[in-house]
Amino acid sequence: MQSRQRSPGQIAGIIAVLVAILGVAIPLLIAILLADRQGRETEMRLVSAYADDVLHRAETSISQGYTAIRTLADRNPAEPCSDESVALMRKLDLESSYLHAVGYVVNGHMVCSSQGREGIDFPLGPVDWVSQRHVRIRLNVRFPFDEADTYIVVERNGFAAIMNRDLALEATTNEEDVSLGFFQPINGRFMALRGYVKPEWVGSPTRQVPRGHSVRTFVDAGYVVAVARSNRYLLGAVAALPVTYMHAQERSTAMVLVPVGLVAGIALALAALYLVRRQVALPAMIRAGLRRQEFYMVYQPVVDLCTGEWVGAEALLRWRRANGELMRPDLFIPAAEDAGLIQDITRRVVELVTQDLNDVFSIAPRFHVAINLSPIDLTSGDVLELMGGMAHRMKAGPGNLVIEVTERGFLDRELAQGVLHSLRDGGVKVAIDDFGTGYSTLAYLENFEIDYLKIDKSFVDTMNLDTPTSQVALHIIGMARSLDIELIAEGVETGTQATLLRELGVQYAQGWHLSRPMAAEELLLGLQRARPRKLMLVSMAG
Ligand code: G
Ligand code: G
Ligand code: MN
Repeated sequence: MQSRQRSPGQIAGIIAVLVAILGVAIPLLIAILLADRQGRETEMRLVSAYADDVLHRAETSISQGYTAIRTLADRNPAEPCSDESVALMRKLDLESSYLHAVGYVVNGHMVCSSQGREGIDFPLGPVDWVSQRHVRIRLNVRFPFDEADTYIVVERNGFAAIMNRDLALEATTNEEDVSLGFFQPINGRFMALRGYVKPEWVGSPTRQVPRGHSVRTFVDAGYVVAVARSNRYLLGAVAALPVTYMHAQERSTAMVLVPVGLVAGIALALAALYLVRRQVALPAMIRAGLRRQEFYMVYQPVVDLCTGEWVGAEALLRWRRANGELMRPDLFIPAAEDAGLIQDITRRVVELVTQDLNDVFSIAPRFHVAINLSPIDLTSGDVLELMGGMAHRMKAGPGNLVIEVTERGFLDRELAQGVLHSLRDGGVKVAIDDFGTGYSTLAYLENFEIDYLKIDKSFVDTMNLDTPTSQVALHIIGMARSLDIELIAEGVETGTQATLLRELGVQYAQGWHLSRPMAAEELLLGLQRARPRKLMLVSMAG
């Protein structure tokens, strides 16, 4: 018995722990993965925006350079260094945000520029590349007046535009971790570059980067990389960020979440385990409780709604454990049923009630005492003997003892029918408890010998409300009347409910409004006061 009880409990325990751990770990993992993915996506978008921006700035600066040298060539081919021409150079320079200067070149020497005519006659150095439109491009020009910066010079027919090489990059971002550059797609050669860039990222980009100002992003060598390609010029731009750059934030959040989640998971698992253990241990606890006499009874009066008189009482089992904890019957009765202990409990209940109310019927001869039976009690003949002994010792007459069974008790129809018949033969009356909450059809009522229907509290609660179940109480009342069964309403908590029930013809009721469950002494004391108990509500309602 013990091992049969324990192994499902252990399995349940393991399952509970697993569920608790998975319940924490899976959402946590998903959260981390999502954060990771989101971080990666954010990083890709950022890198892509950088590449796009660099490309755009490089395009603008090239466009400004080309426009300047075209305009100069159109206006002043004959006297490129005239006052008029230098004035135009100044104007173009001022209008163009990316141009450092505009000038005229003879034999590789700048002879005049937007910055004047003096002291600028020096060599620009070799041409790096000549474009299809005969633009001569120098990528690495240094001027004596500015040691720090490097310039790009584009020149055609002697007219030249000078651009700060790194301006496009610096204008995009000065963030140190970000690698930026723009390059010539034909040869992968960089015109400007800052930070680490792997040559393969831009190598043979005619194949890698689709035309049309599109951006390609990918992850390589620990970097998130974006390569953009111009559709106006032979120009590409690249931006790269170390993969972890954006993740630091999410990582640290995750690092906090993981231990917190694990602690929560373990706490949850332990709580589940505790409950499971306790459930597993319940049968042993019940046995010990029976041995140690930890069970006792309280009695809730059944009241006549017309006279206020106590016509009976329901015996309700209570269990106060040695540690002072009060265990609810809702909890331990099902466990006792499962563990095969319910008949021991019923026997104890009968014992207790017999002791508590031994001479109740000499005080109140028409009083009834109801005890709750489990469906299992109805499956054996023991209950007949038990109730017979009880009736004998309490000198109970017909109708003094009542048993309450729920509809579950009628599942084994024939067996229940036989037991109930014998009980009624012995003068014990039968009440159906929690009526209306069961799953059986109401038709069986006609086949059973039943004395009382107890209308479940849930229907009493909704009776005077406009809810789908508010009609159920009415149906039960009508049915009981047609079958000549007496009604006891349960859980009456307000005077309104009591009045309504009385008006509907329900004769008896239990509930906190009428009386709470009480100790046997209190019940006996109440009964000894000979005069019938008048309820406030009854006297008021007249
Ligand atoms: O009054 P209380 O909260 O204790 O009732 C809770 C539930 O336990 C009710 O459904 C009631 O029928 C059931 N119950 C109370 N006492 C007994 C008892 O002695 N035997 C059985 N089988 N059930 C009981
Ligand atoms: O299922 P059964 O009818 O045996 O259960 C009776 C239960 O109802 C007991 O737990 C008892 O303490 C409880 N009870 C009795 N009167 C009231 C009441 O007016 N309101 C509520 N909420 N519970 C009640
Ligand atoms: Mn009951």
